[in-house]
Amino acid sequence: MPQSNDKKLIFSGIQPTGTFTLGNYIGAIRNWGPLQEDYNCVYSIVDLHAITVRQDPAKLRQNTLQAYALLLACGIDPEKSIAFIQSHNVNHAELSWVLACTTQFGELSRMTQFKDKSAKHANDVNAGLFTYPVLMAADILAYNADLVPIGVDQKQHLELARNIAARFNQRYGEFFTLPEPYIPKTGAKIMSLQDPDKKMSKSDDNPNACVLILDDKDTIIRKFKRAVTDSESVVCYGEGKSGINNLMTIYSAVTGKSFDEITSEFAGKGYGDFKLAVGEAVADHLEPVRTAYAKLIADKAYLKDCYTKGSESAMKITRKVLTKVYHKVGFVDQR
Ligand code: ATP
Ligand code: LTN
Repeated sequence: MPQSNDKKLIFSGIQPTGTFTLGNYIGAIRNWGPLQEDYNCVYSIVDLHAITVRQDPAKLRQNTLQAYALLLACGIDPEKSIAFIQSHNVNHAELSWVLACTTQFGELSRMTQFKDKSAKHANDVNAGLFTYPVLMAADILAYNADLVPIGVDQKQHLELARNIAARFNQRYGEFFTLPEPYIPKTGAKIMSLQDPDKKMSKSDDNPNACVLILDDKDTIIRKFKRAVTDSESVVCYGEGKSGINNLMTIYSAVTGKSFDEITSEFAGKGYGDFKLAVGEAVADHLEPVRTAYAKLIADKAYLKDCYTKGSESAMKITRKVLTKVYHKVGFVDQR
């Protein structure tokens, strides 16, 4: 995985909390592959983040391997980028501790994801869920990343990472790069098919709410047929039509058509025709990912080789950063 020095660095992560959804794909992962040409990219399956909500250990292990294979199936090339499993690089957790000591209780309390997840998991509001954004800041700052491709829901966490970096720099002298978010213009927030005012999420309990990128064609079409829309029948983008707006966004993201082109294409047709077309377009678009995944998941030895090399490369970068950070905060140098 050659990483040249004159390119900017990109870092992003995704949790192994289940099969990736169409939201993860459109809002995040499908944008990661093309970036490999112009940037040094580091991509991680963030298993440390995943345990902030209760996970079954066997299932987590399986989901992590699946997520890693999916990452490669979505076009991340381990020869071009560093692709690794977060817990394999201890430096993330180490840096997270130092950064936690410059992060304020008040700023973590304002994080909307913490509020949402602590309401959803009211019987396990653990300290990890609260300090989750500090670990995310450590993921990014450990590489001094310039750019972070994310969906819109992670913008607040990225702003916090910038504040943490700025505060560290102020206290200990200029060191961390302030990372910029990289948010796609279309599809940065794909909504649930069953409740289009809510984000599509891997951990939704309703299986019809999200399309998984490994769903087969029939399942994808069935889920779109059942998608909640409104009582009108004209396919056009507008206020109070969050279901149709969401389907138009998805259709636009997978076909490259503009909203005006979509409206003309379905003029005089009903929602039924439109839903079927969206389902077919999405299934066809995802077909190559499913095929690549089937091949990759069958070759555990190859995956292991890739993630082992990935974490070795990742650690080389972060060890240097961490050594400087430890020195800056006043720890005695080890050698
Ligand atoms: P969970 O349900 O376990 O919280 P999630 O589906 O929200 O997971 P993450 O692993 O937290 O997914 O997110 C990975 C990336 O996908 C992030 O960059 C996030 O912003 C993006 N993303 C997640 N959901 C969507 C969505 N519905 N639309 C667009 N982007 C999304
Ligand atoms: N918090 C993110 C996942 C994540 C991430 C990161 C994204 C963890 N570390 C670093 C970008 C950069 C999420 O829940 N989607």
